[in-house]
Amino acid sequence: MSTAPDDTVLTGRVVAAYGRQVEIEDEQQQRFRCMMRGRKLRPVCADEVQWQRNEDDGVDGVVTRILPRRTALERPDRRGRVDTLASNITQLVIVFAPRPEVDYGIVDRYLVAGELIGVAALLVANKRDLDRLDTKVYEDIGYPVVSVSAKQPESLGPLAEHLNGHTSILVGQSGVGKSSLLNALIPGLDVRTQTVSAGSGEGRHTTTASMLHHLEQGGDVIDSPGVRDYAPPPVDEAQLAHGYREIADAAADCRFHNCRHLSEPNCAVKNGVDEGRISRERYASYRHLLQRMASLGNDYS
Ligand SMILES: Nc1nc2c(ncn2[C@@H]2O[C@H](COP(=O)(O)OP(=O)(O)OP(=O)(O)O)[C@@H](O)[C@H]2O)c(=O)[nH]1
Ligand SMILES: [Mg+2]
Ligand SMILES: [Zn+2]
Repeated sequence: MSTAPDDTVLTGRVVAAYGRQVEIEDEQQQRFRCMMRGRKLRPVCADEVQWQRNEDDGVDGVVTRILPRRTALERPDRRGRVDTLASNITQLVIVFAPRPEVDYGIVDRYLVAGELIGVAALLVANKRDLDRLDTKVYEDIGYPVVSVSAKQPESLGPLAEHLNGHTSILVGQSGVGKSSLLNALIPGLDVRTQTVSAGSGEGRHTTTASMLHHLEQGGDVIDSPGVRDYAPPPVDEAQLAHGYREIADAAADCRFHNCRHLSEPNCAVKNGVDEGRISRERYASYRHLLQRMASLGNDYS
């Protein structure tokens, strides 16, 4: 048996990120706890990294470099800088449920993020054992929607199929059941879920760090901490319209190529809303986000 010298450059993939430490996994699915070399290095879940063995500080090694990210899910932090939540994802899985009450603004803003990053989006209406949510607006514009219950394993087939082969991240409000869905999907997994009933109030945040899990049938899923709010980093007006696919489609017929779809004459988007082809709620959500991005102050997030 040969031992690698200390400075051998190894590669791995981040499967959990906790503040200043990460758990990484090699190709054989062996896991190692690592610190970071330098304060600027902030690896996130699914990052591919280079690392070296270094057992000095009670860990297995030190991460020296993050390899280029193919995709990144981001949000602005409180100071207006960009925070990366996860990288190298191929699918954004937006989970919502009848309880806690759905904030469709959050759902829309995740969809915007997905469109702007260029990854697939899947909508998951969970807790169907409690109530069925109306998801027609999203189906009409072509997003896949699955209606499931973490408490009804037989309802999970279509979700499992959509996850197959992807690197997905489960996102959404706290308490919608992201961790419960993973526990139901992955035999033997037992991640912590909210134990006390959320009642009518907002769920407390049970998951505190993003963690990547492997699916038996192939593919990986990242469980992420729930949010109170979400918005993607600000983009200019022209780009923002691309976050709303039905608005982007209609915009081709606006009189002005730089139409913002607010009060311009001969606006195909506004006409589409008036004539019922574009959902009023989605249009309101677009205007709201346009305004939110325009008034970008220090407290943007
Ligand atoms: N009735 C019902 N309850 C569910 C379902 N899925 C999850 N729950 C419950 O909802 C609560 C929240 O579930 P979690 O899985 O912890 O939610 P989460 O989205 O991971 O929450 P955070 O980690 O805080 O973001 C728990 O009490 C679950 O038992 C479901 O399909 N039906
Ligand atoms: Mg959770
Ligand atoms: Zn227009």
